[in-house]
Amino acid sequence: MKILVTSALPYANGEIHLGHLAGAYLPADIYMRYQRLKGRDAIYVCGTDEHGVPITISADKQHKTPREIVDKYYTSITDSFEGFGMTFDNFSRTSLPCHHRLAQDFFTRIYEKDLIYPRDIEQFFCGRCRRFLPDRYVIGKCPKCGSEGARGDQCEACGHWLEPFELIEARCLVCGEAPRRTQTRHWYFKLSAFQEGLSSWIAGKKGWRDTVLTFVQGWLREGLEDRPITRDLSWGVPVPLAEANGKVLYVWFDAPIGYISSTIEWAEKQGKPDRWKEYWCDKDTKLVHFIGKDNIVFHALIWPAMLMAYGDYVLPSEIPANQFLNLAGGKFSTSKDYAIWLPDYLKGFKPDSLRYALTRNAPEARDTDFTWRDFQAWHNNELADILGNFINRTLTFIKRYYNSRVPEVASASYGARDNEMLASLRNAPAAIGARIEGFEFKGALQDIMSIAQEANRYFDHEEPWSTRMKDPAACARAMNVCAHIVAVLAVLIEPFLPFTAKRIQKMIGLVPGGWDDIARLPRIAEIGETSILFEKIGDDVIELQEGKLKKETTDKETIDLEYFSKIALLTGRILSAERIEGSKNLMKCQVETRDRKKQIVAGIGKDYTPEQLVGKVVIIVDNLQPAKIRGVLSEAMLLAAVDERGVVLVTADRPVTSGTPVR
Ligand code: B3M
Ligand code: ZN
Repeated sequence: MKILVTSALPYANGEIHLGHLAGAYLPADIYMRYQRLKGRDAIYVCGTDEHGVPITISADKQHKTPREIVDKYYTSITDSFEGFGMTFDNFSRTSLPCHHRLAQDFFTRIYEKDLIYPRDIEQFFCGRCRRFLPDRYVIGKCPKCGSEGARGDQCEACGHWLEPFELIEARCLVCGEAPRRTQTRHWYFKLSAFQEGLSSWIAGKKGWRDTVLTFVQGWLREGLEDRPITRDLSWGVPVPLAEANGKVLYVWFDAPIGYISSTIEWAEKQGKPDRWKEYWCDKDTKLVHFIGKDNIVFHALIWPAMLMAYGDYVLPSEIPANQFLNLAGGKFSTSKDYAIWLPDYLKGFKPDSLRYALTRNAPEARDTDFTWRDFQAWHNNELADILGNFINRTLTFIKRYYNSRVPEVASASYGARDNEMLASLRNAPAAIGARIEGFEFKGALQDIMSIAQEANRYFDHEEPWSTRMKDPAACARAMNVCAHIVAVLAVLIEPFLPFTAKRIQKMIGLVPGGWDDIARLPRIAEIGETSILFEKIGDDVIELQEGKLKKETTDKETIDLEYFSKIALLTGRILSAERIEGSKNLMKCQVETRDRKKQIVAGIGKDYTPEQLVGKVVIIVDNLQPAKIRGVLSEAMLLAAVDERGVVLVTADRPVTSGTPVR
């Protein structure tokens, strides 16, 4: 059986963030690394999605051409994926000629089968920009929840899918003008013709995730409608019809075809240009699409219908769509710059720590939340204290007391506890493998960590540090078992923590023979050079990252003047300042406001020394409810701006008496 794995093609209009990784990329990479260790005939293709309104809007915003935008992000996306350890067999781009040709071929063949037809419709036209507006170029109020800034395809605030005409007070995104409804012609894909075909196909997918099935069945119940697949844009795959001059294919029509064109490119690079057919044209190929939940309808309904319409190719076998990863209680948002970007992450931390955190907290069944505190805790308390600790204590013990040679032991001499430990190692590859094949990555990782935890208990129980003198045979036996555990862990973690796996394998001189091979407990003879696997991550590093997270200020509700006037803002002069013991960042300041003095505790100690603060005239919130911070009373608050460089106090522009009201 051949396995063909894909991850959603990321738009080449921004960097990859943690939400993307958790949704469509990391699970696919784990799955693929596992399949390779199993020795299966599996390939993994992806590429950047370089068309559509997301690209042209980014280009408009950054005053660049779409070409410049996609070139820039293609490069940075491939770089950061590499740094994260993604192992695509091919990573393509939808702007390549080979993809354009294939997408046009899809259109033409489906058109010739009468499953694509023209329809004259009304569409918004912006008089000032002199152009038809694709859905995302129209914004307005959401008809469902009333939020401002809903797009013509979807309201991000409530998630409601909509048509541009449904927007209240619709405006052109570019110039703000109210567009007018104008006649134009577009081409529709006859999705309605696949109602039955898709229903019976889906009926055979009993093992799929509930979240995916529920979603798809909802659409089928409502009845499928034909969908327009052309757009008025100058960037994209041109519609291959003379009368459609100036129109391009809708990006969601061409993008999934990118899975095929990426495979074709892969085959060409191998010098075996027909090899892609072995995957796409073989009924037994297992085609697995890794995606986030916002892409379900396209992958589980529209794309399979396109494949049915075209003929020749396999349909998806599995679509393990994930729910969303949120960020400290809010939604990741590229447009609001509320995210942790992969290239930024990689500047400060190792990829495996993130691969661990994102898998441990994978949004497999429901949305989950990423916080820097969890990230720190999992790295320190689990990777370092459980996994790293076991490996470190075992290897150093063998180095120190056995001259780096793993003690040999006759299998008859193992005791009950040893055999129990060894049996759990022999069972692990099959049990954990089954979990991975069932897309339970979180559970698989948990199982591996349980082995490491059990291993530490075993080590403690055997007390090699005392048997070394009292009962050398028992000590040798224990260290022999521990060495087996290290070897097995070094392979089991490879799909999840590939960089760490390689480091351990190198330390113990292990060349893994494959996933199933570890059930036979590979022997390791000698320990080479060792080093600490996971250095602890300190509070200061985490606080810095937390400070970088842009708060979602734009989402705050509007307040009126009366409400604002309840806040007593005053100028105040800092009389003295001192650091609060035990905190790197907190300062206790005495601030003079006209005739009174107030004590304020502020988190400004990383950016200011007490000397720099004394004499400054700052703005304070005078009537904030007093509170104790680290046991120290704080009677008001200082205003400061916070950005990625740190904290900067808001001060008065010329000398002004303390206690002057600020409005
Ligand atoms: N680029 C949408 C997204 O990033 C889209 C996926 C295409 S997969 C064929 O959510
Ligand atoms: Zn306009």
